[in-house]
Formats: sequence, structure tokens, C-alpha cells
Amino acid sequence: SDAAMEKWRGYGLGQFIHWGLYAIPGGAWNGKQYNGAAEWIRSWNGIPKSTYDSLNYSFNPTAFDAKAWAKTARQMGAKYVTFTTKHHDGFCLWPSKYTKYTVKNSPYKKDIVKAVVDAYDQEGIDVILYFSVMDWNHPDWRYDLKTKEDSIAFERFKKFTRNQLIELLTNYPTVKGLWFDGTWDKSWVKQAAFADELETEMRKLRPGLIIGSRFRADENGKRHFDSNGVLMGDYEQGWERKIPAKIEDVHGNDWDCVMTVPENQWGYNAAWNGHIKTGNELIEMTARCVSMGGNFVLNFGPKGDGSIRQEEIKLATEIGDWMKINQ
Ligand code: FUL
Repeated sequence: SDAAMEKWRGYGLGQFIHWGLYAIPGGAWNGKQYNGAAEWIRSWNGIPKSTYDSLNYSFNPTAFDAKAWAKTARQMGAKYVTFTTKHHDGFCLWPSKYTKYTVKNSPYKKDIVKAVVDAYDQEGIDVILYFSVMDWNHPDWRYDLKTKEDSIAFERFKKFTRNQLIELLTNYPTVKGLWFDGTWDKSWVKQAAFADELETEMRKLRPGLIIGSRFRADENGKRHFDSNGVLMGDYEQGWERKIPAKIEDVHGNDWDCVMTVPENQWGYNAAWNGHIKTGNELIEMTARCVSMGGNFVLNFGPKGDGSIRQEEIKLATEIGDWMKINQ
């Protein structure tokens, strides 16, 4: 809705949090440190599904404190957080009724999404939920629909996706929007009519809900526009680790830019290799995004025990000191 988007435009700076089972290995498997995106470790390191999936039996983040996370966001001057409810590995940080692969069946047991939503609500920081449609755990997920069996399985998968999204919006009625991911595969691209229906249903259930453009996809990876070049969803999720060079590049659309501190690592990676952006670089990026009407969303990757690394807390403080005098 207009009012919700009016508020969204005023956010300026946001916090992104990537947290899930992948934070436990922290980029390393069998003593081998992987320097890429730690949340993709299962895929890049060729870890067998059953081995990776059983990580849920060791998920017990004793240092997890959602209030401490929310304080970091406030300290930084972030007006909203985008939080990974389920990344590509399929592990749900809320006790979803539609799969066993959730925090409920981990030693930790408690609802992480609820803790996060409540803590940020208390700080007056809006919450947007990240949701990966692609789900490596679910038996009905398909990359492509080659056979009749694939199509039948994917019909079940669509119902599952719908159920989970409705569940999230029902369980956490204060969340402001959804940031989508993993929608680029051929199987999902073909579901335009279904996505239409589901979008309508979600908007009816939650008037004012903000839906990112990645809910929709086309097969060219440019997944944000319809055939007439009109943006799908409320804002463009297209600026991943990249800031538009000039205001014309955003074509008058609303947009956010999600950014990592190292080169390309979202989940916790103990190595944190490559160029690590400084506070000043991140402040400059924030200013450039805001000056072109976008929101800058800085990623944090908490550790497997739930704590936020000191380097990130330091950056949050540096950015926050600048935000205080430049709001
Ligand atoms: C990408 C994902 O594949 C990455 O792991 C990360 O979540 C990034 C924000 O979006 O599509």
C-alpha cells in the first residue's frame, strides 16, 4: 500500500541477518576452509544431503540473544531488519507445521523467528522476512520440470510454499514485508499464475504487506520486470552487492541494495576472506544509496552459537556514530 511504502522509503539504512545451520560449520568442512559464501557450503563443498541435513541435531545456539541483535541494529541506526526465516538449505527457524526440518526438532527447540520479531518490535525496528523458495531439504523441490512426476511433485511443493508463507504471515502479524530468494530456477519461473494468486492472497491476508520483486522471475536471471518492463512487486531487489552508478539506473522504481562486509559471504564464515569493507566505505555506500532514493541493507552473519562477531559490532558503531549526526 502507499502508506506502507511511504514508510519503507524513509528507512534509509537496514540490517540484513543471515543465520541458519550453515553458521555452525562457519565455512569449514572436514578441516577445509571454504572462502566463498558460507551459507552455500553444502552445495560448494559437495556435502552429502543427509550429512548436511543432520546439522539440525547440533543446533543449540546458547549465546543467541535477539535483544542483543536488535540493540546492534539500533546502535547502527538501522530502521529495519531483513531476517532469514529459511535459506536455501530449507531449515526453518520457526516451528513450521509443514516440515519436520525446523528449529523445533533441534536441541534448541524454541521459535527463533518469534524471538527476533519480538525483540526488534520492542526496539521500534521494522521486520521484513527473508524466505527462500528454493528448498534443498524438501523432497518435492525441483530445479526443472522435465517429467510428469516432476510436475506432480512440484504441485505439492507449491502448496507447501503457500502454506509456509501464510503460516509466517499469520504467526508474526507485525512483520512488514517479505524479501524473496531462490526463485530463479526454471521450475518456479513457470508458475507465474500461481505466484499471482498467492500474491493476491497474501495481500488480502495482510493489507499493506510489502513484497519484494524477487517473488517473480523470468528465465534470464533478470527477474524483476514483467514483459512490459514494469516492476513486479513493491520494490526492486536487484541490487545485490552492487550500488547503482547513477539515479537513472533505477528507472524511478523503489529499490534496496543488500551488501556484505567481505566480498561475498552472507552466512558466518570464520575466514572472512577477501577485502573487508571499512566503516568509512560502508558509510559512503549508505549515503550514495540514500541519495538515489534506495535503502542500504548491511548484512550480519552471526556465529553458530548466536553471538555477533566483534568486527560487525564495531562497524555498526562506526556507522551509527555517523548516522546520529546525519539523519
Ligand atoms: C542470494 C543467495 O544465494 C545468497 O546466499 C544470499 O542469501 C543473497 C542475499 O541472495 O541469492
